[in-house]
Amino acid sequence: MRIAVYPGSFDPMTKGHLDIIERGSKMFDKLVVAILVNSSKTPCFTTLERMEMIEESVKHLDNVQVEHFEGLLVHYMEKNNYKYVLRGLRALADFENEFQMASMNKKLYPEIEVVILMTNIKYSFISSTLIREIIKFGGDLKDMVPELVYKKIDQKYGRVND
Ligand code: COD
Repeated sequence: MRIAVYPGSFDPMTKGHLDIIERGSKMFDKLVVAILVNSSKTPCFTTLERMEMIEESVKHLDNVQVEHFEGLLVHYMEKNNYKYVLRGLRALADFENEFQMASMNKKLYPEIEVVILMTNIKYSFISSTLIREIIKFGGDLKDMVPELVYKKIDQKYGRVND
C-alpha cells in the first residue's frame, strides 16, 4: 500500500492546500495530512481547530486521514513506517526551501521519497501567512479558503466581509 504524508502547518488550511490534497489522494492509496504541532509558536488556530477544519474539508475523499506530529518529520515518518512525503510548490521562492528540506530529510531518513506537485495556477498566490495577515486586518478571504475554514475564521475573528 502506497501511503504518502502531506506535512504542514495548515494555519489555516487554504484552497491551495486542498487542491494538493485532492490531487495527491488520486496518486496514493492513502494520504495522511500531518499537522505540525509547534509549541514554540502561537498559531492562529489550535491543533484541534486545524484538525477539524481539514477533516471537514476532505470529507469527500475517503482515502485521506488527518494526524498531527511534534518534533522531526522524519521521526514521525519512521515511527509509522511512512515513506513518501507530498509537498506543493508555488513559485521559485518555494523551491530553495523545499529542496533544502527534502535533502535534509533524505539525509536523516534515506528511505524517504519526496513528491512535489506544482500549484494550481488559480491558487499560486495563496499562502497561510498572507491569509493570517488578511484575517488580522479584516479583508475578504472568499475563494481563498475552503467553505468551512471561511466560516471558522468568521466565528473566531469576525470581519471576513469587511
Ligand atoms: N499551492 C500549492 N501548494 C501550497 C500552497 C498553494 N497555494 N500553499 C501551500 N502549499 C504547500 C507548501 O508549499 C507546502 O509544501 C505545503 O503546502 C504545506 O504548507 P504550510 O505552509 O502549511 O506548511 P509548511 O511549509 O510551513 O510546513 C513545514 C513543515 C511543518 C513540514 C516543516 O517545517 C517540518 O517538517 N517541521 C518539523 C520539524 C522538522 O522535521 N524539521 C526539519 C526539516 S528539514
